[in-house]
Amino acid sequence: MSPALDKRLPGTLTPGVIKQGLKTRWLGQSAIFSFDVIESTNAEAKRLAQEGAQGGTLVVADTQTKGQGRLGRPWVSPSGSGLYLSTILRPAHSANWFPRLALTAGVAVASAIRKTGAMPQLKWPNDILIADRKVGGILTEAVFDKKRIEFAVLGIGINVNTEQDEFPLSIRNLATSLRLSLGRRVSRIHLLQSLLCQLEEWYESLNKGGFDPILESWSEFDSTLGRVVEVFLPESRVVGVAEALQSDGTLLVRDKENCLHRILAGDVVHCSTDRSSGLKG
Ligand code: BT5
Repeated sequence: MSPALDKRLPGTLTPGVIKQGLKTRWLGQSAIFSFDVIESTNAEAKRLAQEGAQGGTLVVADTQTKGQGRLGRPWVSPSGSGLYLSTILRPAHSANWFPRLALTAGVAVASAIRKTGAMPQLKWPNDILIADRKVGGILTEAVFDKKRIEFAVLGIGINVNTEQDEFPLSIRNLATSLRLSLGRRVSRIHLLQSLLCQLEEWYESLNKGGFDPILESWSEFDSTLGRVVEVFLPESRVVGVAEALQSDGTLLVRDKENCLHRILAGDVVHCSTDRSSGLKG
C-alpha cells in the first residue's frame, strides 16, 4: 500500500494526542506518523529511515494488514484494540551490538506493562508473555553499512484490549491481551506514552551503562532460564536446559550430552519447568 493510500488515524492515536503529556526527551518528540490502516509499521519505518528520517521517529497504526513477525511470520493486528508501533533508531554501534536491542526493548515493554498491574514475563529472545500466553512481540531489523549499523527499526506489537474472538483460531490458545488478563480495559494512549518513556530510558541506559543492567532486569522478567527448551535453528534443532544469558545477549543451552550451545537467534519452545524432565532418553 502506498503511503498516499494510507488513511490518517481519526481522533485516537494521532501525533497531537500522543505528544500531549509525553514525557520523553527525544523519542516520539519529532516526527510521528500515525495511520488508520497500514501494511506494517516496520516496513513504513524502514522506508522512512531509508529516506533519511531521524532517530526517534515513530510510526504507529490502528491496524496492520501485513503485520510482520520474525522469519516472515504474521503479526495479527486487530483494529483499535492493540498497539502496533515502530521506532527508528540510529545507534552508533557495530553489527554485533544489534542483538542487544531486542532484549533491551523486551525489558522496556515488560516494565511498561507491569505498570498497568499485569505480570509480564519475557521469553528469549522477543516474546512478552502473561501466564504463558503471548501478549506482545518485538521485531528488530537493521540496515548495516559495512560492519556499522546505519539504522535500526524497533517494532513492537502489544495486545491491549483485544478480545478472545479477535484472535484467529490458530493462535487463540496461545495469545492473550492485557484486558483479558486484568479483566478491565487499558488506555492505549497511556500505555504507549509509558512505553516510549521506558524505551528511551532503557535505550539510553544501554548506550551509557552497557548491557549488564539490562541483563539484570531481563532476568527479573525471565521465563526461559532453567527450563527445558527446544530451539529451532535454520538447519538444526537443539533440546536442552536454557542455562544462562551471556553478556552479548546470546542464550546458552546445555543438551543431554552436556554439550553447551550458544544460541544467537532462534525459535524457542518452552518444554518444561523441570530441568531434568524432557532431557531423558
Ligand atoms: C514476533 O514475531 O513476535 C514479533 C511481532 C512484532 C509485531 C510488531 S507490530 C508493530 C511492528 N510492525 C510489524 O509489522 N511488526 C511489528 P514472532 O516471534 O515471529 O511471532 C510470530 C508468531 O506469534 C506468529 O506466528 C503467531 O503464532 C503469533 N502471533 C501472531 N500475532 C499474534 C498476536 N497478536 N498475539 C499473540 N501472538 C501472535
